[in-house]
Amino acid sequence: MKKFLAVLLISIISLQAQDFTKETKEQKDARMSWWRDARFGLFIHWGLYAVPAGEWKEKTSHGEWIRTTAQIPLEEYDKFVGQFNPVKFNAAEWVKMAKDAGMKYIVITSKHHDGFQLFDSQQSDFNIMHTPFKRDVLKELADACRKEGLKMCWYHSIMDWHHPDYLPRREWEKTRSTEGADFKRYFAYMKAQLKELLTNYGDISVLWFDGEWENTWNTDYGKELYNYVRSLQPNIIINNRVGAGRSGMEGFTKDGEFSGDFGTPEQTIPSTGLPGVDWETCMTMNDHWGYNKNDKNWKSVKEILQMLADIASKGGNYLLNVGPTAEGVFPPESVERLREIGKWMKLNGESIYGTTASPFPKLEWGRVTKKSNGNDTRLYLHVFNYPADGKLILPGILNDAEQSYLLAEPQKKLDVSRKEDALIISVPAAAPDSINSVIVLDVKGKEDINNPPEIENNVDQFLNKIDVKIKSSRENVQIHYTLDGSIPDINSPVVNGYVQLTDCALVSARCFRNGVPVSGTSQATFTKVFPEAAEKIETATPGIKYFYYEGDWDKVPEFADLKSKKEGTLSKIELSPRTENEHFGFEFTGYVKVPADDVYTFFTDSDDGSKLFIGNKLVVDNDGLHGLSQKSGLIPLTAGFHPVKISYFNKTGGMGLKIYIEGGGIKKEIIPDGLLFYK
Ligand code: H79
Repeated sequence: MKKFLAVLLISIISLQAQDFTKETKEQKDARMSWWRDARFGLFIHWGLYAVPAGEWKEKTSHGEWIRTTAQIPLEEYDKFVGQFNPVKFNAAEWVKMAKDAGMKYIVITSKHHDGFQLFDSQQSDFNIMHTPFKRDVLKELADACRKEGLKMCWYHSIMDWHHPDYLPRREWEKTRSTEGADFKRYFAYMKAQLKELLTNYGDISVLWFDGEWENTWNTDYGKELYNYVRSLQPNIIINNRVGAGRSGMEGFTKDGEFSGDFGTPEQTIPSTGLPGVDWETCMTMNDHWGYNKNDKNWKSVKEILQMLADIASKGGNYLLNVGPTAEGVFPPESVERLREIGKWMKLNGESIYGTTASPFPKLEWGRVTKKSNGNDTRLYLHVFNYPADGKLILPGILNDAEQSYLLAEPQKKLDVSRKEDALIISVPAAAPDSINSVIVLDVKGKEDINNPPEIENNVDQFLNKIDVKIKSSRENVQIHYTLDGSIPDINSPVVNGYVQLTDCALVSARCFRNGVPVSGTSQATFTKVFPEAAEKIETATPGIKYFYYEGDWDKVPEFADLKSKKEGTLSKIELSPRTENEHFGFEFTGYVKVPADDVYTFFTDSDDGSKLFIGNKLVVDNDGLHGLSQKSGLIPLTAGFHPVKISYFNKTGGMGLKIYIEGGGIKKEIIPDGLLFYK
């Protein structure tokens, strides 16, 4: 009995402390399944900012950021609470418009950066129940979504310009005191509201955090919040902005950092998908998220639909935004676009939902999405530029075609012929759809595109030997290679996973099947290099020296010629000794102790510029005025101590500096404290 109780106790404790970031691939696949199939969702930005509708004094270009962009004092912004009365709001109508457009989920702002909550919360009075409207619109929307089979999701801002405990204040808010403010208490407030949002509204499908980039937020908070949200709704999906590692508006979390469940490119579509990474592009229909009555710069239906196909062809989701008015209706331009999108989706939705990324390199005439069809493969050819001669050419495919037809007219089969490695589809003379005519092409077996083998190594230098990893995702192919730059033929040696080099070589690899080449040739050069010898050092102290400077620069200055304001030592590379947030610089000097002879990669993330030297060699040049961006460089080193110098400056705006190392058995990570020394 005692033992039973002990086991029970342990399982209760471990249940409470469950780490949801650790799950198997199967578990994650199951949780992400509906989302990967959905491909298209509606974003709604709605709150008090709909009242001024983008106008404040003489400026008309504000949006949901108006409290900050127009520098409206808190007491004045609070007056919108008394004016928010969206009497035309009808949850069923909103949900129906999304559903008719072919969208499968709705993400709405439960709270944006202004701190106003669109729901009935016991944690604060700054919410919709204290407006003349007094209706919990999130409740009405959640019920309407459930009725129509759409997924209800919340956008929730971490940054909060209203709560007294949130820090930092806006720079211009000189009169709003920070006395007594306690960020930990703000964190507890946020959790209490999330508990309301995740217990009072039924199943919630996505939590979409934002406003995570201020220096009060960090990865530890992010992980705790992630686990807290999943402990309340284990199947929920959470975006990467819960953590602190997003790299700018491209929206992906940097390698090796905690990244939530999916990446969030904002107002941009990545140039290619990332295998194995889930992502969703969010985008406005005009140039604002929140309602702006003067913004008439609407994207066309054609632009939106072609973007949807582009995103699906890269394996991503599209979250398209509407900013409703203060009366509670969608702007008419949005209504019209949703309706037109819906017409296309009704005929062609099958080419979007449940598809995966295109296996082809870039195609002249449009995009491709794919579905596995039992043992066979269905390709959806999204034709943006319709062929004038009625011949649509799909290059580089070796499968036999089974059938082809226009998705909008399945009964009319199209003729398919082969010319060498291309399939040629005879299509009707006139484009059936001026935006995107979708052609179905069913082929036998798994798709077999003549893509050349992939040479996987990131590092193209080596000391004594290197294993060059070469592979192909195609079935039933043999890879032959050469090391002298010649094109491999059937007599060239065969790759078995990798090729080991002990000298410089130009590696060429090509796929063969039954003795016949079935791909082009991929090539990469690998160079044998000689390592920099480590310094012999008798004694060294863990940590790094810093020199702090102030000044106005556009690139890293020659710090040696300047007088530092402050100097000292730190246990790790950080900007904490600064006394200014702008117009300052640092030089860090010491030694990095590397564990083995190898070629090392150093990466710097900096905002603004930085340079990293090992000995006298400039290894990473990340100089200039810019937002947080990453650069890297290689250097061969023997095991032991090497002098390191990092120079960094920040002019204005955001700041940041992180240094990563990879090599010698170390996977890419921020240089651990234990590898830095000074004397
Ligand atoms: O809710 C909408 C916008 O109000 C919000 N996100 C969408 C979905 C948004 N907040 N800020 N921005 C958009 C632009 C801000 C960009 C920056 Fe940064 C913040 C530049 C520097 C800090 C984040 C971190 C992007 C780059 C680094």
